[in-house]
Amino acid sequence: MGNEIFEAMRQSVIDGDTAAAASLAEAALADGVPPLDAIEQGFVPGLSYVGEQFGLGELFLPDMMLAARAMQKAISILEPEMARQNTTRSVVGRVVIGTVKGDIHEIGKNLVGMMLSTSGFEVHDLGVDVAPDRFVEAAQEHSADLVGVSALLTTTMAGQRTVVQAMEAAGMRPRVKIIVGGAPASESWASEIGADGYSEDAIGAVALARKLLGAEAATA
Ligand code: B1M
Repeated sequence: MGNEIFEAMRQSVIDGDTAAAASLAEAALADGVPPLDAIEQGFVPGLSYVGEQFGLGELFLPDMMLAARAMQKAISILEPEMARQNTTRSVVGRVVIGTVKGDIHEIGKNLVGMMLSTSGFEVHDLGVDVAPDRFVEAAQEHSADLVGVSALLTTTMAGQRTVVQAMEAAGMRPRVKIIVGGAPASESWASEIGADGYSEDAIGAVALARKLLGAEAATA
């Protein structure tokens, strides 16, 4: 059953079939499939395939847009259950997260924000195409312990460095930690730009955030 439903989820995203993605997400919840497994083992592989085919010139921008829309619909159905399963009560830390200026990819960033939130972090999501100053202002406004910066394009990843520099210029470093993620980022990129860490996925981002905040974590 597990593999069949994951395969159907993958196909629904490849087909850009929002209705099928929605009913598969609902079926997964009804069958007790953990929502994160549905996302990571079912829907994400579909999006990865579409991205690969786009890179090869076999699929086109509208295909990526439809696939993303189907994925987002599925996530919107699975998200409340992820939040419900969370039993954490106290605030582990305050996080400001966003996608860099010039970049509108949001699905991975949303997943990271969602996982942090369901793991007890107070998350302020600035959305996409976020200017460096906006990260700084929001970090000040919300007394953030950690800033998360996502970038999906090789042409926009330099924006992660700009955010680190803006936080430094505002005198908020090293108190406020910075983590980066997204397909073009890496551990070595994080250290090159002076960020505190990199994670390749949402679960890793939670572990990294917890590790970085440690005893410095804010309390509710
Ligand atoms: Co775009 N796109 N896209 N796209 N898109 C990629 C990234 C690409 C790799 C596709 C390809 O060519 N194979 C390619 C980038 C190539 C490059 O730079 N080397 C690309 C391109 C070229 C473009 C455009 C330039 C296309 C064009 O217009 N000609 C354009 C740029 C627009 C812009 O931003 N200015 C564009 C547009 C779009 C859509 C709007 C159609 C859509 C985004 C819709 C949306 O987000 N609302 C889209 C999509 C869907 C993709 C792919 C297919 C999927 C991205 C995604 O959501 N993945 C992508 C190909 C791919 O990645 N395989 C592609 C699923 C998501 C769960 O994974 O985002 O990697 P991901 O997030 C992961 C980790 O990376 C990590 O955790 C997440 C969860 O596990 N992570 C973090 C992410 N952020 C993190 C932050 C952290 C920690 C971990 O801490 C803060």
